[in-house]
Amino acid sequence: MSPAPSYFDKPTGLTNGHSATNVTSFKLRHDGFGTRAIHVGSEPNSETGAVIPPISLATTYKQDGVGKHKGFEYSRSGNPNRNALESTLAAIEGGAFGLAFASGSATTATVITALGPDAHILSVNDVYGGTYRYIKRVAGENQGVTSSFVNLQDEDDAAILSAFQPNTKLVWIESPTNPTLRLVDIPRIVRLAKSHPSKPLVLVDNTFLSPFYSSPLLQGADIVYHSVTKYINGHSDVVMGALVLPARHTALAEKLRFLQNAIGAVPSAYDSWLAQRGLKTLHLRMKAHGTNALAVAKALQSSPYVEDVIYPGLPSHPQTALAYHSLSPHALKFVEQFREQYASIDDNSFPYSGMVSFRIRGGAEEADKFLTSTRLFTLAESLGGVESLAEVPAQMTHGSIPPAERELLGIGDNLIRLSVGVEETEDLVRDVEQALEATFST
Ligand code: P1T
Repeated sequence: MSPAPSYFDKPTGLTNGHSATNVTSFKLRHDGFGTRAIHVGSEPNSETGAVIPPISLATTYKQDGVGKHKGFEYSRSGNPNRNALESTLAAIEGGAFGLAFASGSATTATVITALGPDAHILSVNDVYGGTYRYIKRVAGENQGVTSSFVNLQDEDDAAILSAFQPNTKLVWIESPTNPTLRLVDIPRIVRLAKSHPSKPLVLVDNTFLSPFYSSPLLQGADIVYHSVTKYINGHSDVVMGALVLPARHTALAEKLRFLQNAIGAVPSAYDSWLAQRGLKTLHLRMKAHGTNALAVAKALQSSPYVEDVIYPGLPSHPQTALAYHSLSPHALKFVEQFREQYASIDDNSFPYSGMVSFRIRGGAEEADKFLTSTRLFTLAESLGGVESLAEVPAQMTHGSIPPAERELLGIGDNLIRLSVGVEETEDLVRDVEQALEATFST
């Protein structure tokens, strides 16, 4: 399997029925994040000049002789729109191979299937509820997979190493974690994994930060995972997942490509086209998500009705230094410009994606009142769209985690998770403030 055209590798061949002229693509290797997001995989059509890729709905492709085709045989194994999206994803994550799947969860299933039977997975303990459910209830009950859920933020090296087993094949990191926004020091976990004889792969679920704020491959990860449903697509109208791997993992990428086709949990051409359109504005949206989330987090912090605000860009977050030092090069540039522009504030806060969690004073009743009092934040699961959403993880996205474990993780009934959208900053701040007032007015 040859790498997809990427930021680091000179592209070859056709990516989506559009000619990937080497001259244009070669220049792209030196271009910034937003330029790659817009141009890689979206080269003007060589036949018609169309600047936007056509949607290729065909399920099958004419062969000029048996086995003689133009790179496409059957749409489950390869489709021009999916291929184009995969090359864009590889380009913006700084990887060589991109693979798209029908959902984040289908991506989880495929990557865990690739481990084979009787593997052990070491996962961060505060992980998306659906990932926990898949590892325990699907892989555990049907594939003989065993698992350990470990506090990868606070445990010392010896404690983490003692959780590795001879058959540990995968370390699953989510950073920041969903929904308590704890950070994992990725290079540290990579170092520990590499030092263990089982040499497990390190996968980072980069959904919450998106390729804009974090580049886990640059930090040594083997696989980057995304629920594309969230920030990458960005418009709450596509369910999709993806993996990106670096050039050193050709054999693994081939195996995953085989499973992608054999299992068949692939995204449609239309969804691939939509996601590619969405990610052309990823850099613009992520800057706005971060700016708005910081403003909302500060407003919550100054409210008497709020017990605790969790946002890694706030100096009060215990891992704010790690957040800052692990920013991708392109995010660091943005954050530095942001801080220069707002130098008068000078409180060491900075935008760090769009997710904010907070504990409202009281319990389930107050949380419910708040969530039904907002005007712009919609009470709904999911995140990462342009519109602001709010939810109670204990009863919604993390309901599949046993109550005792939720308690240990700090996912109580008064924990509210906000996905801060890209509406006008002051409208969102006003909405949160008025909803808090409404919750506590008698
Ligand atoms: O929903 P799906 O595309 O299958 O992605 C699963 C997934 C994986 N990883 C993380 C960090 C996630 O947040 C999700 C999905 N999460 C939600 C639906 C949610 O509201 O948290």
